[in-house]
Amino acid sequence: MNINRKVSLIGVPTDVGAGARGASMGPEALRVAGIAEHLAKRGLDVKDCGNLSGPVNPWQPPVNGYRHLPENIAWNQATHDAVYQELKDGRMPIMMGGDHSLALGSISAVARFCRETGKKLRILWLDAHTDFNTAAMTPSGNVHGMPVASLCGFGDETMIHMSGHFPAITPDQVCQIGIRSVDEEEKVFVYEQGVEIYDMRYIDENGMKHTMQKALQGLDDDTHLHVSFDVDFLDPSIAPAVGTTVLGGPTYREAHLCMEMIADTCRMASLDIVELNPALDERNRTAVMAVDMVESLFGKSTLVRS
Ligand code: 6HN
Ligand code: MN
Ligand code: MN
Ligand code: MN
Repeated sequence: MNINRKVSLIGVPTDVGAGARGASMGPEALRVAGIAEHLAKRGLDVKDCGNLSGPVNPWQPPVNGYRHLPENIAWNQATHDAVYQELKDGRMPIMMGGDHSLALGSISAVARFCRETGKKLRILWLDAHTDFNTAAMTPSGNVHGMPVASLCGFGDETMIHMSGHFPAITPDQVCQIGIRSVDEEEKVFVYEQGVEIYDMRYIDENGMKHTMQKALQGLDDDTHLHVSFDVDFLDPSIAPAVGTTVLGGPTYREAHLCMEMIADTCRMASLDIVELNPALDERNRTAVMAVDMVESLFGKSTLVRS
């Protein structure tokens, strides 16, 4: 089995779900870092769909536990429609955020497509955070802290029904890696829901190789693997330009090994790259680092390996 060599870049330039401004510039920073050229060099047929459009960031405080809910719904619906269209066209969508709230739009489209095509969906969530808050428990009101809970059916009515099926996914379809910052109530809730989580302590104690073997176990020919790559997954020493840095993330080599082992499965069929914030960067280095990681996700490795 091989991955789909036809990939579609979809820019979603918004930060309405975040607590810091600037992730809206993420898509262009990834382009400037040469994402399309690097993927084309790997033999992929790359189509850049350009950027989606949506409401500006009104930069208002939260209302009923959500900051910018109508704006988040609009951007997520646009993301859902664009990701679904590329899947229908037989291409692999690469959603370039934008903040991580957009994973609701992206993954709800993937879930819709998998139901229609009879594929089993598995989601690898690479992040410092579990993003499993609800409006009732969020300390910030920022919707980028909520997409996994929404996908599992806990959230705003419009958001939780976006895939056309309720809930879009179940917690056992999600596997999270690199986790090291979870809010107090969120910690209890994500545990109760039974999400498979490999936090940094697990990776420290067992190593990235063993962690990824566990995380990737059980994938088969019928599995659609979605990778949701929050750039704050990486240690801030190598990826400082994110709004919510957390110390103690995977090193350069640990992160590459994670990506390389995902590539080895040949099951990745959709991807999000989110939370890159060029306003916090220096000479676009974090975008360059993200593209470097994405090359490994698409099978770049030092040697020919059989
Ligand atoms: N992200 N748990 C925090 C919150 O505000 O809910 C941080 C969320 C970060 C979300 O990085 O995608
Ligand atoms: Mn996230
Ligand atoms: Mn995060
Ligand atoms: Mn390069």
